[in-house]
Amino acid sequence: LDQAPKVLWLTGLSGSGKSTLAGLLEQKLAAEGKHTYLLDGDNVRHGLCGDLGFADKDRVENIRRISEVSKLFVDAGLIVLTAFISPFKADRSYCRNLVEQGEFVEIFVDTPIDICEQRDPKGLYKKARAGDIKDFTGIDSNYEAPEAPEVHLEWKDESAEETAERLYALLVDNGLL
Ligand code: GGZ
Repeated sequence: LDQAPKVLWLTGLSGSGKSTLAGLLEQKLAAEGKHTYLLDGDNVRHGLCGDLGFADKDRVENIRRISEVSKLFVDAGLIVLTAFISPFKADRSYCRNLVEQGEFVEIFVDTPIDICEQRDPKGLYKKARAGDIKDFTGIDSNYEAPEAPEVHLEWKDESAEETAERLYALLVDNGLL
């Protein structure tokens, strides 16, 4: 199999578009014959992490488990894409330090919170503002933005497809794939 195993770690706010971008990126990689696996809330928070909520300690444990699974998949030779808020620097570093140097690619999906809040696909910001959900990232739970991510992807007006193209080009041009 002619591919370098990696963890492409997307981090950003709820509604920033991490899962959408990761899905589009995965399609591009698959089209090149690369073997990938996408971890996101849909396949992790119901099963492996079904016992966890959104208190800080639960998020720490969520990211620890995802990091360990990512490492196993990297050992199996896959390109792993992860799409979790992963709000804390220390937890992202935990995964970075689990895998070999160069295998962890941190991608900061930097969509301003007002745009995330306008998108609000699941109505969660609305509920958080109303106080019906507590510990919501960006409202009453902290997001520690990456200081030196491999990729800092600012996203405002472009479509998801355009942004995924831009991300793919940044990865290729910077030798990150
Ligand atoms: C943040 C929450 C919360 C709270 C439910 N805070 O936009 P979504 O719906 O699809 O993505 C969010 C997802 C966040 O789960 P993660 O596993 O990525 O979080 S972390 O990395 O911090 O462990 C959101 C939904 O779950 N959600 N309640 N209070 N997001």
